[in-house]
Amino acid sequence: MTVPTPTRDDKFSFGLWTIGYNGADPFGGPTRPALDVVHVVEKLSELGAYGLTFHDDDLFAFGSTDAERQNQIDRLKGALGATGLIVPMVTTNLFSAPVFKDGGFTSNDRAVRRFALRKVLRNLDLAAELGAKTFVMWGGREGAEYDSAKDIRAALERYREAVNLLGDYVTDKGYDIRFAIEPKPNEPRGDILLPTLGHAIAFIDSLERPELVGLNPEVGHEQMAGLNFAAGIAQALDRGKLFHIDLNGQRGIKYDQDLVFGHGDLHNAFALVDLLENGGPNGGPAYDGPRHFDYKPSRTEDETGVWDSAAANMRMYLLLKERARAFRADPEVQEALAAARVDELRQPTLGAGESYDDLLADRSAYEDFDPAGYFGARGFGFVRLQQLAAEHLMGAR
Ligand SMILES: [Mn+2]
Repeated sequence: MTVPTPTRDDKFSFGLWTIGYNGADPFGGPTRPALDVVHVVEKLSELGAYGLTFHDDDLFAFGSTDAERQNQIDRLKGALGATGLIVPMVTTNLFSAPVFKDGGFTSNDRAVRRFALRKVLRNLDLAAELGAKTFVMWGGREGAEYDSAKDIRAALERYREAVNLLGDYVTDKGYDIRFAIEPKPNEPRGDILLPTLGHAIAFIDSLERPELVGLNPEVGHEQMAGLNFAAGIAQALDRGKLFHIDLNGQRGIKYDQDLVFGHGDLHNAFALVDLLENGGPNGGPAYDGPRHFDYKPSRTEDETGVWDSAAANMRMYLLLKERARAFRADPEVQEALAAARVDELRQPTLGAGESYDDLLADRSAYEDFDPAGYFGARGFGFVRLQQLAAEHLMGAR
């Protein structure tokens, strides 16, 4: 099996906080020194990535002076210029500083909410300056531990107020930026607002400028809620809301693991890549945005392990893309798909122009239909199809 090495055309991007993770967790301190942004840009470029993303506080520490902030922005710009890497997405940290302990947009404290908005507006200017097209909003602290402590309906009103204001701002400024909400069910809060992509889609529909707002679903976050990630992505695509994607690995309903992409539920990762790469019209890609990795190199790793794991994310994606291509090209798979009537679902249930009166008049649909006998003697063959997928995934075919 030939697996191509990553190129910029693959649109692989990494968060500065991912490879920059120093290994600190709730039970232990850092196991690695911090990485400098210029070094990160050079290494990512060398490995074949095309983009770097960051929270404001990843690039310049919270509370930096204007001069310190500008110095880091200039150093980043220098490294981007030297390597050709781009910044496709920027996001704002409204969760680390103690002031955000009850959230940013939805803190019970109004002064905190106003400070959060100012922090985001400033970072939107930076995103526009760097040419980022997507502004992610992960509201990790927007939530609560105690039902009596948070008026959820009021919190959703404040969330809506904030996103509406940001939509006005980018529109008035003429910025070519869209927002992507990143759902997560819990961690760090006991319960987080907009916990799944379905909740977020419903929220987006209530905004003043819903066309400016979509999703940044993360593999592990949906899987922490016990949900099927590939199926959720299909629903996001159905609504035109897949603005960005966070790829990583998660093994079941537990803490947020942020493993390498494919190091969790490999079957679902295969289904996801097959959907992204082959699920579009005429079998082409269904998504053309960044393939963004939001993982954490495990705290057991040294810097070599950091870069090995970064490369592993891209290699897993390309391997799965190659396996999905082979799966689709296999005549036996095509035959199994036809036997399973997968394509028949695309056919409308009613005929062209058919009304409910026509349906009621169609005796073959009901009076003469034999539901008991219809499938008595034959099945769909879904298991055979899944086995073929598994064998392709394993490289056995
Ligand atoms: Mn995560």
